[in-house]
Amino acid sequence: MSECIFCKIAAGEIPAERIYEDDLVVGFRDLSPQAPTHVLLIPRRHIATLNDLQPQDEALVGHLYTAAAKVAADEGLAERGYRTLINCNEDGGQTVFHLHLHLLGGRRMRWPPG
Ligand code: DGP
Repeated sequence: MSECIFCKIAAGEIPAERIYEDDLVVGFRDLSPQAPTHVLLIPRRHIATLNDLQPQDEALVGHLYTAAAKVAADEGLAERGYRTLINCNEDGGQTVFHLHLHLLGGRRMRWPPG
């Protein structure tokens, strides 16, 4: 997707503070952090929303989560804990339409989320 900002970050065409990458996934710090650590993990391949996932994407989604757990460990969050979430469409609060997993940590999370 040529106009997708997260595709451009994945391709290295616009800057981001990248802290994780492999063949399938890129992780970078959120521009507008909502916690002391706020990282976004994205598939390199453009998938707009959770609704667009196909059965063949199941391994990719699992990989996003194992990447998030690695990043959480690297950031020193594993023992105290952290939150992961994916927003979907308007009511879910999604603003960038390239699937991304938020990893938030470094403070106590509230429940229910707003
Ligand atoms: P969501 O609301 O779930 O679609 O989250 C989108 C997140 O993406 C939001 O927390 C802010 C972040 N974001 C938007 N544009 C950029 C950008 O250009 N660079 C970085 N690093 N983060 C961005």
